[in-house]
Amino acid sequence: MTSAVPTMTRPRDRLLFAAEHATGTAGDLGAVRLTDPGALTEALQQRLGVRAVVTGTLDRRLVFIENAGHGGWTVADLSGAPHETREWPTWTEGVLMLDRPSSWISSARISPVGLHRLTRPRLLLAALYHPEYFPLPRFPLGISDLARAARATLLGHIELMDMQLGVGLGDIIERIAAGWPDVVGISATFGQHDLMLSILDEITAGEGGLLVVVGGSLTARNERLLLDRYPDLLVARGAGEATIADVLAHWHGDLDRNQVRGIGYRGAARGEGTLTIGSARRTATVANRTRADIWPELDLLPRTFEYQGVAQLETSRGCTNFCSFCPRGHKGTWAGAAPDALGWVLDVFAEVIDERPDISRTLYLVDEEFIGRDEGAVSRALAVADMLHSRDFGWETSCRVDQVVRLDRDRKWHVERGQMWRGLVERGLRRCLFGIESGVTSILDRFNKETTGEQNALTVRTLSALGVPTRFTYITFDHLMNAEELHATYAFQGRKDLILHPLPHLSVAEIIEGVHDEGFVAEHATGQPFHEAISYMLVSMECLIGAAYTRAAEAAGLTDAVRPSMGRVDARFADWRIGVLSHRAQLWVDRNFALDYTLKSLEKLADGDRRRAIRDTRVILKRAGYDLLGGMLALLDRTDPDTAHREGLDEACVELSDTLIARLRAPVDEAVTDLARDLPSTEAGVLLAEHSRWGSTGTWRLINAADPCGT
Ligand code: B12
Ligand code: SF4
Repeated sequence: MTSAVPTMTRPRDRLLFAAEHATGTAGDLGAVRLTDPGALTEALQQRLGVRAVVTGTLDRRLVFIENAGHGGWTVADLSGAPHETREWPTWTEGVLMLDRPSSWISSARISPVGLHRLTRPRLLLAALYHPEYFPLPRFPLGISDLARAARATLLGHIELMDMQLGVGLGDIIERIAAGWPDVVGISATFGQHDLMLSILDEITAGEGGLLVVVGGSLTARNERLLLDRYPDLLVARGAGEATIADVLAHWHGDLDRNQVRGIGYRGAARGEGTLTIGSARRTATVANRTRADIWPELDLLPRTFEYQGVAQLETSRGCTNFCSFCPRGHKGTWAGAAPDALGWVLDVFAEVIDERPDISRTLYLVDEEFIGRDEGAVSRALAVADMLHSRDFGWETSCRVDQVVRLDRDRKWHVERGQMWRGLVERGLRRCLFGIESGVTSILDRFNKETTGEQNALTVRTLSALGVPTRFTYITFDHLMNAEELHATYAFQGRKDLILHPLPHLSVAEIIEGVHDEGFVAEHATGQPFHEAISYMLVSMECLIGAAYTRAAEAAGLTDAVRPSMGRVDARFADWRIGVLSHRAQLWVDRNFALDYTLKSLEKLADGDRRRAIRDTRVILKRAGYDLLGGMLALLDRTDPDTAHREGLDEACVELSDTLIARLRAPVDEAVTDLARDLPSTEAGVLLAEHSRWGSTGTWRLINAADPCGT
């Protein structure tokens, strides 16, 4: 190509220019989305009548269009950056020859090997989902991040299927059975083990030859179990970006299986007739801090909105702590992305959201710990917030209590933090979730939270007075707790001196001093009990596979069966009476879960008065949960721990639950009817359907208990 290239600012214009360059016509490509390489490839091939390949990541999409009439290709980098500024994978050497690397568009020669590598393997990335557990979808970050890492290698063609977005298990199985993919990547999170087994059983019953890799937070818990059942499987043990890139290289024979990063697998069987399967092996995972690129491809973002889903993104990976109940092997140690790197991804999110004025302009930053711990943590957090705010996004996230109050830090530190929190709210922070988990120091020590009850109380006061909208999670029952601790828990949850009125007229310094002063607190407390700010009331500890807490429960002789579907181990309670209360509380939670989760999801989509009304409806459920806890504790106190008559306590708790749920019906019916009148019709439909299901349920049943694996 020798003629001058006109200056263009939009990727779409560059695409049209490249099409014209290759074939002499741009066709009517105008409406095709650049976020969806599969659709774009198809459109180019159909409308231009030549072969086309779309690869590379969204911010540097690379389009190959075969030239009409003669054998060459046109290669365009839709970002407008010159080809020579790309880090070309080594496999492209000698098989992909560009005539003009100094430009974003060039004619090129591609060898048959090069073309094979650009188009194969065909990788299908599938995300599983049980609609009955989580009614409203979220943008599937896991597989979208993997797609970006895979496309960055320029190897193969990647497509995504997500069961949240109108795809059934049968559709995924059919696609695989039809022979489309060469490699299948399946992502599973909690509750989806049965779906994972269904797909893997189908695949193993098929002809074979398919390379299958699985990953996700649940899969990482079940690594051993999966390898025992499917010896040819590769199981991703952590963040999957490096893994998936290596899997593509492995498919081409560039890497051996034991060179694929971050997997568990079975080694080759040794000897003949002695070992039928090899032993389980592992390769090292990649540390979060060595991987700055944690951004997604956005193929499925428009579809997420079509299905009333919400937008999610991570700006950091991992956590600064090691709580005993949270297995850390999978998500790793905290590392944050540089704020500047967020710009392009937010721009594309904004572009897609701009097309949907009907949905809330909110991004959920699903970071485990948003602030992090490096020297520049405060300025980084504010810079990320600036990026979000400059694109007019509201946003929510989560972080630890010790980002607000630390008993080992001085006044200066707290003033800086207070200013940061106000600054984040000014920059669009709509809500931040804090995993407070308990208000009782002996329990917090057991959880290795590295926080105390006093610190938590001060944090709740500080955040409310600063006007930071919060959500708190709280583990009410744990297997190793005693009755005294449960009483202290109940008392903490009922405290009315924690939630203060927002005090915008006071300086940060006045607030951080005031929260220590009971007179100040009495003057500014809302009188609202703390439990109304707890996200989900009556939650019990889950003994997740691989967690330190699970090992402690095991050492106390309390663990039973493994539940792969939830990645957890069943456990009894050291005080059996607390076990009864926990069980009855779980049945209460599960009976109300789908309705509460629907309300929570609708809250995410709403703003202003509507959002408040949804929240008030959830508070009705929370209050009833607290009443149940208080009533059950009174029953526990009347039960001798040494009694042989265990059923007595259980029966009394059932009776109490029945009474309280009957009492709940009228206020919930009224609130939901009022809400539905004000909601858009689809959302009202979802809510009314869930409400009617809730109202017609007459039994107490656990949701995720059924385990088809039977282990
Ligand atoms: C959204 C979310 C949920 C949603 C799930 C709904 C949904 N449709 O996803 C809800 C709110 C329902 C939920 C529930 C729970 N969650 Co949750 N959840 C999250 C959250 C905030 C975001 C998930 C996400 O999108 N992550 C971002 C993506 C990029 O990460 P990822 O999915 O892990 O994917 C990466 C890797 O796993 C891997 N990977 C994933 N799939 C695949 C596939 C292949 C082929 C490969 C190679 C790799 C791979 O590569 C990806 C990119 O690096 C995470 C926190 C987090 N940041 O991960 C917690 C998190 C996953 N949840 C967690 C927990 C404990 C739970 C609960 C069990 C809590 C509880 N005790 O009740 C419940 C389960 C309840 C139930 N009944 O099932 C923990 C898991 C703990 C751990 N370390 O393993 C996390 C990490 C949060 C935490 N620190 O506590 N959760
Ligand atoms: S603070 Fe949260 S993410 Fe971090 S280790 Fe504890 S539970 Fe896990």
